[in-house]
Amino acid sequence: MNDTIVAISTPKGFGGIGVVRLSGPATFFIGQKVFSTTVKKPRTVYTGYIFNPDTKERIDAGIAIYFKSPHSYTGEDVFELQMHGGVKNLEIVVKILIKLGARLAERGEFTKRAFLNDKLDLIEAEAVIELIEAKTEKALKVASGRLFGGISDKIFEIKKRLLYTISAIEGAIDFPFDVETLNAGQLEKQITDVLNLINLLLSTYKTGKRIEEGTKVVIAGRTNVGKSTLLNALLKFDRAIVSEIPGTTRDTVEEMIDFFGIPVRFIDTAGVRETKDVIEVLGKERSVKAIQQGDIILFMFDASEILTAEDKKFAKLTNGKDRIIVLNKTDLPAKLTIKELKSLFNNEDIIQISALKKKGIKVLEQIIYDEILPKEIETFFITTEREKNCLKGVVKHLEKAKELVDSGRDELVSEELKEAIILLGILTGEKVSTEILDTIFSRFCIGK
Ligand SMILES: Nc1nc2c(ncn2[C@@H]2O[C@H](COP(=O)(O)OP(=O)(O)OP(=O)(O)O)[C@@H](O)[C@H]2O)c(=O)[nH]1
Ligand SMILES: [Mg+2]
Repeated sequence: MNDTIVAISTPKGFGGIGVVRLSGPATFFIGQKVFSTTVKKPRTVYTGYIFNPDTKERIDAGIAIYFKSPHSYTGEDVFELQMHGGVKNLEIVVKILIKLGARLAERGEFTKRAFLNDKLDLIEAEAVIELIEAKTEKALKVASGRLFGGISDKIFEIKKRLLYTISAIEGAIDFPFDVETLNAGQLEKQITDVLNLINLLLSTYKTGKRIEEGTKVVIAGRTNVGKSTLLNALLKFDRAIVSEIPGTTRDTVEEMIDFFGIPVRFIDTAGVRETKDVIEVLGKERSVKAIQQGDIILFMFDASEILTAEDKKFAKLTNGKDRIIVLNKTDLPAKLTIKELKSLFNNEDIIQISALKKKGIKVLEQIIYDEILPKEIETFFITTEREKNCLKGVVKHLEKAKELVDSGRDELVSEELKEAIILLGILTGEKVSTEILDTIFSRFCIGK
């Protein structure tokens, strides 16, 4: 990190304020060259002009703040120029700073440097991007929890416990008469306790991912059961065309909304029925794909019609998915009863609604909400596949260690625990390859 980086840290566009940020060893030298007031002290606000040192021409007026290493976001010297929020003025200043020796920052490079300087660990660094991209209140809460160490503290605690266990085992191996040893039962309990903690963390992944990335709720069912009517009722505006003609929806229709604080993408599908119509066949393929990729399926039935072979075909398609059975058109005389549906889907929730009359929608919304965010869930979540895979690896080693306890070969138990610790190190970024780092930080914007 010998070079000094520069970028516009505010979004491109017109606004009250625009910020240009420098970080790296030559930061102060370069920054001061374009600022009219002498910046004497760090962490102090100075007002002045931003000018072109070659022509002495004033470009803008603004504020400069200098953060001296290591007390800055990146841990390096940082110089911030707060100017008017234009496009050209910021661009020109960046150009001048590059001419003076800085180079344009890569995506996420400021945060990457912060990570490399131990200002935050990898989980917290990933939380920065989640916080910036959070679309709803809950998503923001999850990101903040992760940014302020919610997960990292737990990992730290787990590592401490494993290290303690290892030192007990190895002490006993190296100094068999001086160290209080753990018997097999105690050893197994210590490993089981840690395993439980990890499994608890792993169990938050599904929910964490759904809150961070958005949950896909797919409305499925045969033609004319009222899928599009329900989509419109859930969105609270008329998004999809509704008609009494079967086969109205021919493509998937989707819309992301803030669903009581959670980002939810509702997807209406084309009803599947036997048909030779080319477009309908294509629509059908999309419906099947949407169901496969959906997180939650609202599987709809028409109470005013008897069950058909198509309904049953659909049932097969949605088997094994998180699904909610919805019986629609309950305002009409019933031909399909709850009892009949129950015999098909025993033990599953069946919700009775009238999408047309907007009856039962609130109950359905509550059930969808509870399905996404179960009440008994933890407060801190893991959200990325990387975290999930690391933790799964840890579980494997701990399970192996548990198996080995009975064999009495404590040095092998210790090896497995060490492997687990290495994986936890990868998780928090103590040991991580440059490729992984590049993938993570390329998700960021330039200037962050
Ligand atoms: N009585 C009554 N009619 C409804 C209800 N929900 C939908 N309908 C009517 O049923 C017909 C079909 O509704 P849609 O929402 O287009 O049904 P769909 O499942 O999207 O149909 P396709 O797109 O063709 O698969 C329309 O005439 C709606 O007004 C309901 O709860 N009660
Ligand atoms: Mg439709």
